[in-house]
Amino acid sequence: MSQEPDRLFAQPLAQVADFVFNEDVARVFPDMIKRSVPGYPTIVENISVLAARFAQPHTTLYDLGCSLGAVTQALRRHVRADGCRVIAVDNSAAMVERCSEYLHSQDSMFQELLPVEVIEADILALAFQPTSLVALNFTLQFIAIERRPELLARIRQALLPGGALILSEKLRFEDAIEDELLTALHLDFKRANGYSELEIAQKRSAIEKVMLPDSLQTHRQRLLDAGFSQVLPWFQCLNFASLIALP
Ligand code: GEK
Repeated sequence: MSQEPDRLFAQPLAQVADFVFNEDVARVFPDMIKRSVPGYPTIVENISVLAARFAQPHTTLYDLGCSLGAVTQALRRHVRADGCRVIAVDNSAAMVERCSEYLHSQDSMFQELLPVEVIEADILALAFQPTSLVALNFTLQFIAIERRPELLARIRQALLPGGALILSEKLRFEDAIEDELLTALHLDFKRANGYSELEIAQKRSAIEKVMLPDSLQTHRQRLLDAGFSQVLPWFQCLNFASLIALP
């Protein structure tokens, strides 16, 4: 996996274009997400622990918006149920190319790993197989708000009894003081990780129309409306959280 540092927004840009998951982003992605998302390594590592409880033998597990496959790798390390396979999906060609390369090089080294299929596709157009575990790890926030309910409803329909959806997202807060403080603390987190004021400002302007966070209340209600019976937050670090939604 690439160790290249994220310097994508380090130089002043004449015009900051909307953020896209292209080859430049794919190349620096592990560094970018670790330095930008508080709690990301803990979430990924623990998804595998959670998944081991929900994954059922001979079912499909989904990593939706897989980027370079961090969640898929975590699932492969910990899920022991017989006959499971992982389908990892992303609509960025650059991500899918690197992700497949990396996961398939693991296949040749470790034969006991769960089989993985990496697919380049829009998750909104996916026909879901019956599944015991779906991970949307920081992906829903990039889906158009009006398409989120239908996606969650289709995931809910595909989920087997005893399975789970794990949904991680950046949050906004309905209380203005809470929102302001946690946003400020997130910027402090980025500064502490070596991002300059220019990098922070340019990245923010690139991403603000592309990534649209919701509040915890909105997520909860939307998941219940989609037919989930329980929504359980299991992790929060500043304005980033992860939820377990049960069918
Ligand atoms: C991780 N889960 O490392 N269909 C498929 N993929 C999509 C779509 C779509 N409609 N929209 C966005 N993506 C990963 C991190 S990153 C989060 C996920 C972030 C993909 C997009 O191409 C990108 O790879 C991913 O969702 C979001 O645990 O960068 O903050």
